[in-house]
Amino acid sequence: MAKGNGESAAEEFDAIVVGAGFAGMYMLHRLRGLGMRTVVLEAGGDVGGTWYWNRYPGARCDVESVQYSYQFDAALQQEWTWTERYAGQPEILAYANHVADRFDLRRDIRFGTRVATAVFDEAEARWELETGAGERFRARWCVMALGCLSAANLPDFEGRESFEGPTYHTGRWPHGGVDLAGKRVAVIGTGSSAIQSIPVLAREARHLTVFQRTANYSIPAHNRPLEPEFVAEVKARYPELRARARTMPSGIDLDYRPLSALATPEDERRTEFERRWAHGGLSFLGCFSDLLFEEDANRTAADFVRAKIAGIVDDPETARLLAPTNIIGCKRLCVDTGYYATFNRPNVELVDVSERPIEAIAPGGVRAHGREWPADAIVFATGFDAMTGALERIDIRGAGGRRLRDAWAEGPRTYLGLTVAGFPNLFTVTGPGSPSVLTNMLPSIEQHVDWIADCLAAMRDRGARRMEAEPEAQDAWVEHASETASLSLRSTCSSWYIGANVPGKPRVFMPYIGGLPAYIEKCDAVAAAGYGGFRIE
Ligand code: N01
Repeated sequence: MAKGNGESAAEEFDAIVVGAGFAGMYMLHRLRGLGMRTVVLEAGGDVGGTWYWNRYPGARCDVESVQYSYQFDAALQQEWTWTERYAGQPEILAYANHVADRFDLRRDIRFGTRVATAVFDEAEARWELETGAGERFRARWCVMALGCLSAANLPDFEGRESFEGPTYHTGRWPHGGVDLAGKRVAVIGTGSSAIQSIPVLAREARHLTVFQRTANYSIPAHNRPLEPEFVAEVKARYPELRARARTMPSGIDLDYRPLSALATPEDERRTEFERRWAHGGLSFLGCFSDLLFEEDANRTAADFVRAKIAGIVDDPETARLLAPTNIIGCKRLCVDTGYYATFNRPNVELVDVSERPIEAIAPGGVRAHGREWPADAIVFATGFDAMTGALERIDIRGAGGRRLRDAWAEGPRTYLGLTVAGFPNLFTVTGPGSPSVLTNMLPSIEQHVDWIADCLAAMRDRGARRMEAEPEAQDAWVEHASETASLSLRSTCSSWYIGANVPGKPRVFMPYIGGLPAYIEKCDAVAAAGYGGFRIE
């Protein structure tokens, strides 16, 4: 279709969803169920979001596979069989593809379609989205399902472009894989992505140089194939297990104990830490309820892990540098397979850049400590402009033409992490201000998608054309979220939770830390009150 002025006409829909990861896929399924004409716009070449892009060696989810999966469809839950305790990226992507096939989702998804602008047309109360290629889409409702960790953070190292070999970002790993055999590889960063990839890269590369700005705590995964009997038992008890997970702060069915570390005798405390270390994974921090609230309690767990590192790493100086000095759990806890032991390999070297930052990237390697560390390839494991980056990279303009970037200049402000005052008819799945990254993403995504779908059904029943968070409701939520965050040690360090990894980003604790059960209760209460806190036309 072409308009008289040569510009192609916008395609019209009831709803536009941006992103075809787990959030966008389920959103499409729910909106179809409401009979809404929906299109999903996806920059990538296929479904999967995080798991489509993050193909770095060793990529794996550190929430157990039987929990990191959809629960909205009982038959889907029964027919898919996970093979490992922690699923690797290929298996999770295969699952996303299975879901896309099973619900015939692809026919409403436009792949290779990167949204550049989203503008609210006040007269019509409709959103108009435009891609870089000039395609235009209009709809009454717009759902941003962009992922919390999808906008890659690539630090602006001096001379970065001068490097003569290939460079890779873990979150944008080439689909065909990379052959690093026999190469000298530099890895910059020691977050979750690095901690998963370093052991694998070390086995492949001739030499691996790891540049560490902040040492990180990691708990062994003890990953293993799942026994058929275990899988059968989980499947038989899925409704009960899912319901129990929803009562946990993280939405993960973990063994949380309401006991104080400080009130527990030292030998018992140690036994419990040992038990958790042997069990492996994120449940380590669930053993005492004061670990993330009391520094002295936290130190008991931190000391335990530091002693483990000292016991694993042979070279005392390397062990000292690998031992984190900050609060355990303040940055996101990592889960690994052989990370610390990898530094015992003769081909692996650690360069501490905590006090003297990387100086530059040179044509033949990385410059630090006044010398060049030669490399044939560089892996940037430098993370993401988390939670707000993907939203702010789209030029989003709400009522009165106000830019989201300007509205969030001092940090993100949302009502429940679902909507933003001044941006009518727009929803964010697992947006800042919601539990999101502090929880198991799959159930949090499903809770948000269900809330949005139920809300749109209610708006349709009421004949509403415009719905917008009231600034007062948003202010109250932001204040509550910020007060809650200030109670936790998690808000006290330079993590991506507070935007500290991106130079110039406002320092605001972005996810809601009050726990999933309290959050769900609040969302349900808002809906039950006829969408309290919203102005509805
Ligand atoms: O990113 P990160 P990630 N010079 O931000 C360093 C999820 N995830 O991709 O800590 C030198 O954690 C930076 O140093 P510092 C999970 O939620 C999940 O690893 O800022 N170094 C840090 O070491 C995770 O938390 C899984 O001082 C620089 C690293 O780069 C989140 O994604 C697996 C630097 C970045 O670490 C992000 O993890 C993987 C600079 N200029 C990821 N800039 C699961 O298993 C940054 N760094 C589910």
